[in-house]
Amino acid sequence: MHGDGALVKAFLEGQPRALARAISRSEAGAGAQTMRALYGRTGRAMTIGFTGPPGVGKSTLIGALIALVRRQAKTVGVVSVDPSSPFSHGAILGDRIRLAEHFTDTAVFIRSMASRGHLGGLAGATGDAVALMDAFGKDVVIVETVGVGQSEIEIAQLADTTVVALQPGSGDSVQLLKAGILEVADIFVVNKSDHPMALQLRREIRSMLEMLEFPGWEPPVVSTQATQGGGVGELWDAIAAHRDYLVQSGERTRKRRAAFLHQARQLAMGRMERRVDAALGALDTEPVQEADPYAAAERIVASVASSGEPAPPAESPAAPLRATVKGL
Ligand SMILES: Nc1nc2c(ncn2[C@@H]2O[C@H](COP(=O)(O)OP(=O)(O)OP(=O)(O)O)[C@@H](O)[C@H]2O)c(=O)[nH]1
Ligand SMILES: [Mg+2]
Repeated sequence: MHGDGALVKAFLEGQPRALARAISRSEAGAGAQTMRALYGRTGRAMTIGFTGPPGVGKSTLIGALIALVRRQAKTVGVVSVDPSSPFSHGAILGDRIRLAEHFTDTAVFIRSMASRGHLGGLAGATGDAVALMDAFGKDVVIVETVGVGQSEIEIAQLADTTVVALQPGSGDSVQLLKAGILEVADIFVVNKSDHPMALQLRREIRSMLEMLEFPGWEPPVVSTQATQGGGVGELWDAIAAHRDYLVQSGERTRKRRAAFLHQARQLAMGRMERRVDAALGALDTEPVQEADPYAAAERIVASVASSGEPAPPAESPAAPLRATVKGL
């Protein structure tokens, strides 16, 4: 077993096994030391989040993008996250099959993880994995996560560029309005553009976007046929254009700062939660003393606060509103 020093040394020498091990440490909730040693090296990679419903073709698209990026002699890291459950690895298995052709390429590092069950969810272990791949020197770091509720919002806080992939003929455009994804997507992809409903979905997304006012970047809609590699060049161009926009507008610095605060908040909340749970456990073993749950809560807060631990953090910086509805 590596000590922290040996692990960091191997990491700095560029050994892929050290990268894998550092990520495992974070997954086990024991990544603080390695992150402390390596965090200073982050901030160089282009980070891209891919989200969308199950089966829309995220992994196939990512596979095609990897091939394109590799032709530019750039190195790539991929984190594929299964947010549904730590026990169902169905999605992860699909991802592995889809990305299999890249497994033998040493410039491509692929890692699967389940986000539930880890402290801080997507921002916790996934945030660390992205940071570690960045620190390791990967030029492009891609995160794939199935779009279920909060994960789109989370991924938008983690990555520079958020790509939302949608499926024709599935009612995705309605879902998108409900889930507030319009506000977090930097680029929309209509994949399976060979599907007869593809043009209609494209039109629907466009008309929804027309109802919004974007002060800065306006999300383009790119059509792809991932299995054939169709539109993948256009998708990459859109990602590169967004990256240029971020850098030139100063948004990238602001976004990275917000991501930093978000991750710090998630980590702090995880720690507070554990303390509160411990205090609750202690309360549970005592004969009932509190007259009501409010009194119990006060006592827990007082005991957590007086244990010399830092006070609970203030409200998290809310996800920046990138678009507003026209006329409101
Ligand atoms: N017809 C068609 N099929 C596609 C296209 N892109 C992907 N597929 C197929 O759609 C299926 C799902 O593709 P994946 O890339 O695994 O989708 P995913 O979004 O990563 O799925 P999960 O990770 O399980 O959420 C596969 O059978 C692909 O071959 C496309 O452009 N056209
Ligand atoms: Mg997948």
